[in-house]
Amino acid sequence: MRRYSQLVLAAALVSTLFSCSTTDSTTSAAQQVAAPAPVYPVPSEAQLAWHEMEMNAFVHFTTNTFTDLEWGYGDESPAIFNPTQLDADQWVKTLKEAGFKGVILTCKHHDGFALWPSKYTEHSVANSPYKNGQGDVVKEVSDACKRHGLKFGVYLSPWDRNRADYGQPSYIEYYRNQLEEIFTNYGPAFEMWFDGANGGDGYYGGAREVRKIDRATYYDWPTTLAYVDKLQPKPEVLFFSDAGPDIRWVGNERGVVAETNWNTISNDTLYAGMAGIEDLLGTGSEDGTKWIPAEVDVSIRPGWFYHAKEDSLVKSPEKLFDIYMTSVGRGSTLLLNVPPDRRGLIHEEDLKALQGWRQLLDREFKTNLAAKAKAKADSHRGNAGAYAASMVTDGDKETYWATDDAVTTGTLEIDLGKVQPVKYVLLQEYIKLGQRVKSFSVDIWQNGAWQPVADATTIGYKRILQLDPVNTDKIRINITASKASPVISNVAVY
Ligand code: FUL
Repeated sequence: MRRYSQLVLAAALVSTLFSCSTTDSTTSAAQQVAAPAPVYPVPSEAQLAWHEMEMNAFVHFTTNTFTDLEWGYGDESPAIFNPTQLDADQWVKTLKEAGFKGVILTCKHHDGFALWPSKYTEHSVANSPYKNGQGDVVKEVSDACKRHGLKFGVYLSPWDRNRADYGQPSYIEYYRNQLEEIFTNYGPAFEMWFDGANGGDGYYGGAREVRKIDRATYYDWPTTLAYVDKLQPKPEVLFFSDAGPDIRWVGNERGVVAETNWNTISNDTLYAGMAGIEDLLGTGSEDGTKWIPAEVDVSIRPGWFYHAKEDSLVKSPEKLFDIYMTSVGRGSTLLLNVPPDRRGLIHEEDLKALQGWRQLLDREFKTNLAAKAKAKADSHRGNAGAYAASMVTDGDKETYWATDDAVTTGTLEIDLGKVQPVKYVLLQEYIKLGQRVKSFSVDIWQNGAWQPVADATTIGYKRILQLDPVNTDKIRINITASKASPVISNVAVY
């Protein structure tokens, strides 16, 4: 993974000099004030772009959709895969309208059925009635993503319950061959999802037995990832697994990352499928040696695949809003699964829920009351205008408020101009320079005094605090502990 810290630092210096000469009226000495040094580790350019996507959709679709299973055994006949109205444009348009920026498709789930006509297996769409064996769902979805401007991502289950040689070295070659087919024919992919579930019973070419693999060594991930890295044209693909190396699992499937959420973790001894690390994955570690942010994967339905009996159990817009707050609102990226039905369409109930959710998000975050608002801080870096409090309300994500190196606490005061109802406070760190803030609190001005309304820990890419609705004209943010000088690029109030 290439890191861009030097470039970032140089860019920060250039932008500092530029903004000083145009916006700072204090002293010319301010022009000499250097940007804070990064607190390592910092995100790669591809990870930064991924943070900014905020919400992606997962699409689980395969023979399970037709057998009503969650984990196909691998012995299902391809003849059952027969969506009669499959419309990838309907999927992608629906997902785009809901606000998702990328789509990750289960190109192959644990049953081993390939949604594209893989030349390495008979267990694929090529032997199904779908389009008389001429169909290619991976192509349809990746093309639809291109048409609608969403990024395309790949889920390819390492565990394959159909494959006779699962557990042997030759299967790893098979798995890499399939990756090559996908990345050569349907790329580029922004994210590659390696599922931790693996090993156990299956059809395995007729053996019908239990197979255990050594989760730490069998897949030889470093070689596989290096192989994909060669296939993938720029921009680079990010690898998701329980343990990274680029994106980590959040440790649960409930749609919740821990309130204290560090993008950093040390993964030297971690591997995909490792048991007992769920809590650690949810929080990351303050002193982690790698930037490996958590992704919150959760399904809009109880199951990952479509089942008619779950039509009445689709999550409500309100529940989806809660999930947004416990994922994006805690600095993670949300990966929400929306599984198409047997027709090959996103079902009416899911559509309704997504539309209601979008309306709720648009309503709750309609007007940023802090946009261009007056802001002041108890101190700012080198007394230079380029790091002044006003940088958090200027709407420019490349500018930020920062303090001197020796100052690791501080207060920011935002003047809303008039008393108005306030429900949410949103903060963003300038994570190009690393994640820093360990704790902060929020006060509001009421009856001539500051009243405490919230206490929280990490910020990271984004933190949204929901307050008991209050009326106020001033908000104060107190950074109470930080690994180094706090660097805050945005404060919004709704
Ligand atoms: C799990 C799988 O076993 C589920 O079927 C689903 O694909 C989920 C996203 O990951 O490990």
